Amino acid sequence: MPTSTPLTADELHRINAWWRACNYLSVGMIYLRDNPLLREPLRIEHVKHRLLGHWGASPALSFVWAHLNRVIKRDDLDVIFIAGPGHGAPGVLGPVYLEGTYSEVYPDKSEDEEGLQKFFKQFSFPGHIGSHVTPETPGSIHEGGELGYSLSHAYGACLDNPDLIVACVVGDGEAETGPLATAWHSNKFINPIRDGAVLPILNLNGYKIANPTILARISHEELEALFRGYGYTPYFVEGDDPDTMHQRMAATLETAIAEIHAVQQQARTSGVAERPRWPMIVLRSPKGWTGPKEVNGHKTEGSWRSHQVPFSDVRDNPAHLQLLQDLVAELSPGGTL
Ligand SMILES: Cc1ncc(C[n+]2csc(CCOP(=O)(O)OP(=O)(O)O)c2C)c(N)n1
Ligand SMILES: [Mg+2]
Repeated sequence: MPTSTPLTADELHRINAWWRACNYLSVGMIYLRDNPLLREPLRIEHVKHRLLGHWGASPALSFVWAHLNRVIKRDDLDVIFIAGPGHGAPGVLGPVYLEGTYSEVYPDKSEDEEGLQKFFKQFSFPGHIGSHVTPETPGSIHEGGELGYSLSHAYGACLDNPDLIVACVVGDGEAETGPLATAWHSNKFINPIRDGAVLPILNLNGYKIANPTILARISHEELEALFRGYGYTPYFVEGDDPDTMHQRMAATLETAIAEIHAVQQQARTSGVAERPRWPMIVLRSPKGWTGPKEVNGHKTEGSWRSHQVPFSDVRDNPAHLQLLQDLVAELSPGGTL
């Protein structure tokens, strides 16, 4: 039976450091063209001329990725990741780079200062990679530009693939599109003997660009009833304190994966494929988590202002250059560089 605090103090420290390093990489991709390890204080020539990308979605994507990696490595699971809010490509590219896969596929983006500089600079840069999850992203089968199809792709990927678990992060804005709103029902087509499983992870960060989302504004009871009605058991991971959230996510993932395995084992040993109730996770976390709390006196972390680039004018405004300097220093895994 999974415990409510499955991470030891050391595991908690390491998973949080890994996640913060991912968030550092996200900020680097969006802002930096040089000085990727902040060997010297930031100057304007280190900052990109055009700031593009989506910070808001990125930390939650990396958070899920970090937790999946823990159980994949520990239990030798076959898991693929689909990013519904694929506009948050930094949240996928960061972990892919940090775990070494990116450098394996693109050796010039090596795991050293020179490779990191290229990795940052190429992001959303003419002639290089897009700011959304594109087909060039290692491990991705889902293009992140047009919202709405992540869950259908996830269910398609697990058909006739009995050992596969497809972890699919769904944005709360994306969930308002017609294709996504109907795709929850794809669980009715899954045969627990022949097919693999999908683990939907709904990221309730409250906003779609500048607007509030419906699923984040209805009551807990209504949301839970909605997903039960769709045939899921929803597990809630809610909050903003990283240590608490890491423990909750680790415990919930263990529960969800154990349930998937139990359903499959029961069906596969009995030979009877009844339609089970599949687990899903509702991750209610701040938009732009770990980013600047306020910019120019306006709430930014946990707000729609985090959606894209949380503050711009960095090359022209010394106060914003300082904000960037503080942010990267704060996010660096050791706290200082
Ligand atoms: C079909 C479609 N409509 C509109 C957009 C424009 N768009 C880009 S990001 C975004 C908001 C997405 O919100 P959400 O899914 O909650 O992701 P978040 O950034 O909050 O993580 C929208 C509407 C799009 N990419 N695709
Ligand atoms: Mg959202």
